[in-house]
Amino acid sequence: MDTAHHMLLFGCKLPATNDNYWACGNRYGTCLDEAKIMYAWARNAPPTRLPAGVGFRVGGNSGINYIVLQVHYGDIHAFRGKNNSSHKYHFSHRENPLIAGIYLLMSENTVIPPGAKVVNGDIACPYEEAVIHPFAFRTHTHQLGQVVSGYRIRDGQWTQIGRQSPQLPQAFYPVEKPMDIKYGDTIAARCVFTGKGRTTVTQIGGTSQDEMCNLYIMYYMDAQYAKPYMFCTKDGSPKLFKHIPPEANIPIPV
Ligand code: IYT
Ligand code: CU
Ligand code: CU
Repeated sequence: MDTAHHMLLFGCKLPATNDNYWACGNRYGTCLDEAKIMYAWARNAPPTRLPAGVGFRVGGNSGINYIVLQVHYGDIHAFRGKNNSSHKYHFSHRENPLIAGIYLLMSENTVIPPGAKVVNGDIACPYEEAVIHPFAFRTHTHQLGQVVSGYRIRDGQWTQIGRQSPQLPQAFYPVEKPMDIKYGDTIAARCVFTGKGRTTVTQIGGTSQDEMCNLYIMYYMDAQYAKPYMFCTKDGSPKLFKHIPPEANIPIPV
């Protein structure tokens, strides 16, 4: 962790360049097409293991023909020409009975006024696909995020998928109780921000002075109904979020 601060793994149809490695951020992006996140590691976080029989679908007509590893270095002193930041992959030619996927909830409109004590970024979507089994989750905000929580809403009941401080290492953490999400449920997430210490308004954007509100849910599902990437960017209604469990606004000590 003294060298690599965090690593993100993406799947692409085509990478941003044909070079073996390149600097991310300025000139090139990650993929020529849409980058699909597959994994994240951060600062000494324990690894996420795919449950038995679960695999990400790659190659063939999966839409993922390249995998790109993005390493964000904290301090490059240690490697002096030798760089061991890496991941190991296990490839199989046999089709797994279960495929892994990522459901990404993200807010596009959260605005944090300067000095605001508490600002919630709420996102929710009806779930209208085949049943998924969440087993890991990752939260992502920049500096102003206090806590991010995700829920399944079924028959008015809110069940926690995951809750974490985005100020802790932004890795995938295990979903504590086994659960499923099925057609007719709603998936919801809240990011809690503070505008304290800011003298100007903060909006969603790419720089570290901007903010993001993301919850990534890693799931497995029957390969037969494979839907490996899903998104939700809809603002949650105040009427729905009136019923969010109070824990969603309790900060997590870091
Ligand atoms: C505006 C925003 O929230 N961007 C996030 C989520 C995001 C990820 C991917 C948006 C799109 C994507 O294709 I993959 I469009 C974001 O950029 N998050 C960063 C990484 O780029 C993954 C993060 O660390 O979660
Ligand atoms: Cu980068
Ligand atoms: Cu971000």
